[in-house]
Amino acid sequence: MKTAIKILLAAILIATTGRVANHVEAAAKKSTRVTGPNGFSFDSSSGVSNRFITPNGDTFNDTVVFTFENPRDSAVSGSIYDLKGAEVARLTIGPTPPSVTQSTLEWDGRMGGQAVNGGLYIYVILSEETVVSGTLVVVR
Ligand SMILES: [Ca+2]
Repeated sequence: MKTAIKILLAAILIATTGRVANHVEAAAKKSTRVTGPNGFSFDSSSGVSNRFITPNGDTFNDTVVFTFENPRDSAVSGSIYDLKGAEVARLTIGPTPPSVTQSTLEWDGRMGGQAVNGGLYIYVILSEETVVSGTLVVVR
């Protein structure tokens, strides 16, 4: 699975380099739902609370919350990567979701307690054999 993630990250990097703004805008508008055999289902448009994160503690967009369908309460995990492919943070359990069939994961725009540098980051969320990913922008 680690190799698969590296290949995925490389593909995302190639796809985003040089046209970051266009990619982020397109990703925000495009509704793409991925559903796994265990019922895990994530929409990369509506499932992301905000694509721009401003981790300055003013309560506005300080975190990003990923909301997905998880009817069997399967194990779901996720990480944030920088553009060099280095893991920046693990996603943590997010706030209580709107529905009991849903789960959430969250990132506070920080690495080891410190707000990360501004720029483009990649999230990867896994549930069993299903992998979803996309981009986020940290603004400081
Ligand atoms: Ca903020």
